[in-house]
Amino acid sequence: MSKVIKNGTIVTADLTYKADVKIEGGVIVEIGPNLSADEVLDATGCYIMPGGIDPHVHLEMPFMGTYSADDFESGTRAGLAGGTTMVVDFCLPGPDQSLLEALQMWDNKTSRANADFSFHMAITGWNERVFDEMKTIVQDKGINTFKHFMAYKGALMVNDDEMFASFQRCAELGALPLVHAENGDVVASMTAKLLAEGNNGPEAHAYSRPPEVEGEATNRAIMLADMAGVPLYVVHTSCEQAHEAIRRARQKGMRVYGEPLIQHLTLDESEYFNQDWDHAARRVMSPPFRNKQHQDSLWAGLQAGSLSCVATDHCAFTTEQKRFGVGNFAKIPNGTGGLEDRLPMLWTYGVNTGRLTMNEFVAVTSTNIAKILNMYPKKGAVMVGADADLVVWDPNRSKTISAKSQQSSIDYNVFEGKEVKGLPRYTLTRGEVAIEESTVKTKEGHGKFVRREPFQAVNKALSTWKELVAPRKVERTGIPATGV
Ligand code: DUC
Ligand code: ZN
Ligand code: ZN
Ligand code: ZN
Repeated sequence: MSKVIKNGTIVTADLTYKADVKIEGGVIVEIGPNLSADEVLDATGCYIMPGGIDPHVHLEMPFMGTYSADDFESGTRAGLAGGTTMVVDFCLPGPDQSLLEALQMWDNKTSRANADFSFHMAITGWNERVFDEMKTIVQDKGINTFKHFMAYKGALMVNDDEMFASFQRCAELGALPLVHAENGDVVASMTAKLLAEGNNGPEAHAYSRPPEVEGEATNRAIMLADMAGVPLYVVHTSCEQAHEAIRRARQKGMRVYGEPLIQHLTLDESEYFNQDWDHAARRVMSPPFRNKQHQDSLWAGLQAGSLSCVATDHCAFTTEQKRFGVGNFAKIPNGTGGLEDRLPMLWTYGVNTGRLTMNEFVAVTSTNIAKILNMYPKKGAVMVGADADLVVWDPNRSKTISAKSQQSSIDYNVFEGKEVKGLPRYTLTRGEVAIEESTVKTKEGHGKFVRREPFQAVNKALSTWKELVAPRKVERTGIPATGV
């Protein structure tokens, strides 16, 4: 059965043009005028774009004494409803668990996925087994990214020596390290002080993780990556201090990628103040929401290209789960949802306001991500031979975001009440229609794992450090006699 999408305008990261798109066997087989096929999808008045890729989600993840509430079924369904056709989830090995065992556990969660997925592997400790397994993960398992938590002390956090060792290993293997950049020691210290002073509400979560904590860690990770000669991907860049460090590194020629979240771009710290406990706690995530100046910095970074992509860090918890932290903000499960809303929100607040062009929108929601994570042009492209992961985007469809009509299984939505204009008419996953306007036609189990091969060449940062202090043997005479 072939399909053709007719009468639409194709929008890619660099081109906007009118053409039909023909699909067969799950891939794009032809692009051009007047194509015919067994089935026609009408795209009159719409844009045909590569489906969104969310590079950062946590589905059914064990975390802070519970599990994130959306699994691979509801999470991918939510994504498809909002035009996102692929997610990359984080595999988190438990204390002393082998990476391969953890990967098997993660793989077991995916049998009902409606859309394609991939994994980042987290490095949560360092020993010889981890060193060895990293090679298997990259070369046999098709995962070329390793995540490092610089926060969550006593749980997921790695120290600088562990992180530096892992970065060097990534350089050897052609893998890309990722960092959650917050100074975990400082967060732990500020958390203890706030609690001791009786600051136990959700607003104290934001006080415990100010922008400086993120800026310091971002800069530290960049310097370590530079010394290891490896590029770096900084997840959930939320503030000017972190963005500044990324800008500076890129300006020096380093390949450092920053990923703001749609939540940080559109919601600010006022969500934590003058609101009831549930409202504030539902918005507790790390890093926390920031003020207007930080939001402006993130938008500027997307425009100028110093920030590369927009994600969600979708890690949804129900109100009941959030209430684990009544009386102690440090026990509120960290995380917010956004998978269904990322594209409509970014279109509404980015494209409709003139902050982003349509092509920039495609770049930061799909194409840049596919390139950085090494799966382009299988994903992230409208191109003959690419997977037909497509969204037929209707710029005139609008709705009011509401938990009542969302796909996510939680009982609220952090964007509740926001009016969005720009929504999918169709979402296709490998050529199959998963969403037709508000009708959900997803198929459980359709989603497949996407392998991501090692980078062909390790990206060397243009470090001057190496030139200055690379070990150099010195023929020296006149060495004083030892032993006194
Ligand atoms: N931040 C969150 O808010 N949730 C999941 C993990 C993280 O880093
Ligand atoms: Zn994180
Ligand atoms: Zn995350
Ligand atoms: Zn299928």
